[in-house]
Amino acid sequence: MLDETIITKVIIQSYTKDLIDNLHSDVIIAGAGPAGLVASKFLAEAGLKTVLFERRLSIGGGMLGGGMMFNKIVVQSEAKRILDLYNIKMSEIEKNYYVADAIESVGKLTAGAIDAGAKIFNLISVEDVKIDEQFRITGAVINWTAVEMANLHVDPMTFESKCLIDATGHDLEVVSVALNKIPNSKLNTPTGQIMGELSMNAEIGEKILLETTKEVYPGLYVAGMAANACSGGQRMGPIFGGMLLSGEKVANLIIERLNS
Ligand code: 48H
Repeated sequence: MLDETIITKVIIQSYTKDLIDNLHSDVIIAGAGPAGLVASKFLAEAGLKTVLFERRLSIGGGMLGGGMMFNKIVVQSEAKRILDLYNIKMSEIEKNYYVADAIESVGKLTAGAIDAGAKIFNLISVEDVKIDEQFRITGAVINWTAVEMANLHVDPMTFESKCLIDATGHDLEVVSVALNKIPNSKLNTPTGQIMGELSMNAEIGEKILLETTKEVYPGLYVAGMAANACSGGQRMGPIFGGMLLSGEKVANLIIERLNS
């Protein structure tokens, strides 16, 4: 005999335990697109406690849709080694352009993060940041996506971390809220402000992404499309090598910081 109330109880108990176990971590990542997923694998492999909050039901962000719903992704040779780490199958249809299945890529990037020890919570949005007396960022303020969608007046809750990564893609949500709410805040960008992303140029956009991936405010890092949106980098369309390399770079910056 199966008891539905036991099914309910084990779900509630196990999920609540996961939440409590992750209240304090080394790194919180907002957004489980390719940049956030790759960052979380490298961080967790380095022994850092890593928690990822994803707004949507699905993991993978813009990678799932490939280019215009042709769900294939392209990576250039510089980034091929990252897809190789996950055993993602690729074909070199044109020299230096490797094409992979978007669903396989997202599935394996997700498995890689989880196997490395990162914890992913879906259906939760980062809506604000936690700050200390010096206005340094010390965590994320989160709420159910369903609350956000229904526009309910329900207060959020707070998770603490040593570093926070904005990997929310084009919308750069975490940096935007921090800049709005922290008095006199200035970002580590050429203007000190959010510069916005520029129109398409894959060559420049991919290159500049490795410069724009950085700590933009004490305790707050940007990776992936959010990094170019922060510092005025070009968009690049459905080539994903830069996103993978940006995830790796932000992880290395934080590993260096927290291990020094
Ligand atoms: C929790 C959130 C919140 C929030 C958003 O858009 P993504 O795929 O981001 P990246 O940077 O890993 O990859 C960008 C790539 O997909 C892309 O868009 C490219 C290459 N575009 C080029 C072009 O020319 O258009 O993923 C971001 C994820 C999504 O899953 C969101 O749902 C999630 O972040 N998210 N999660 N709290 N406040 N905001």
